[in-house]
Amino acid sequence: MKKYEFRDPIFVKTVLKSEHYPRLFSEDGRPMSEVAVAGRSNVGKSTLINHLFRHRKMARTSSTPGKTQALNFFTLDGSLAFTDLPGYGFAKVPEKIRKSWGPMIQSYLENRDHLKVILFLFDIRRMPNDDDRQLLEWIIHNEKSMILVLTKVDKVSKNERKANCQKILRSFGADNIVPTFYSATKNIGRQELIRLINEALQSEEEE
Ligand SMILES: Nc1nc2c(ncn2[C@@H]2O[C@H](COP(=O)(O)OP(=O)(O)OP(=O)(O)O)[C@@H](O)[C@H]2O)c(=O)[nH]1
Ligand SMILES: [Mg+2]
Repeated sequence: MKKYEFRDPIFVKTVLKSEHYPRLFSEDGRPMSEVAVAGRSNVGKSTLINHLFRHRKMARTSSTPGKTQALNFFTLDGSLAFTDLPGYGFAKVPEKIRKSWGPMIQSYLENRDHLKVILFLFDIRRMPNDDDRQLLEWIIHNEKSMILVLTKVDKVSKNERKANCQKILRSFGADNIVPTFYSATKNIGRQELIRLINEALQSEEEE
């Protein structure tokens, strides 16, 4: 079974509409499996992509929420596709863009055939809200495999980490969730996340 090494990141394109999604094939001519990174605005999606790819400026990040307002496609190892999704729930994003978030994500989750795994990023200091539950519902409805990544764990103590994790999982009320901790700032969780992604892809690709 193929193991993805997370090397040679390449930016493919920025897309607003489903008809512009790239069709990505690996060298052996097979459609690339795809991993998407989703979650609330400012949770650290683009930062995690850069950290995971060991590349400073692959995905654009910002301390102002609402930086990523379209879908950004990347590839790794010439054989795995990666998508940075726009974040939701930021009030200062213009109304028109805020309204387009739902349909944009929903249509991506429904129509992207080779989307295998979703990294659902969630700030370890927060509790789930209606938007987070909506996203989880769509992921479950579309039968995608999901990894819950609790981000910014450098902001809490080890004890808080564990306690917050339990509270978040209980609040989501889904028992099939696989959680993992991440901090791009303190370099925590990269190897473990790569292992979990490979594991999830393997079981998806065997089907
Ligand atoms: N302390 C800490 N800060 C982080 C971490 N990851 C990201 N940040 C900060 O969080 C802010 C938002 O990061 P982004 O990666 O742009 O967040 P995003 O989820 O892509 O946001 P949108 O594009 O608006 O959806 C930036 O100021 C980052 O420096 C982390 O692991 N620890
Ligand atoms: Mg972003």
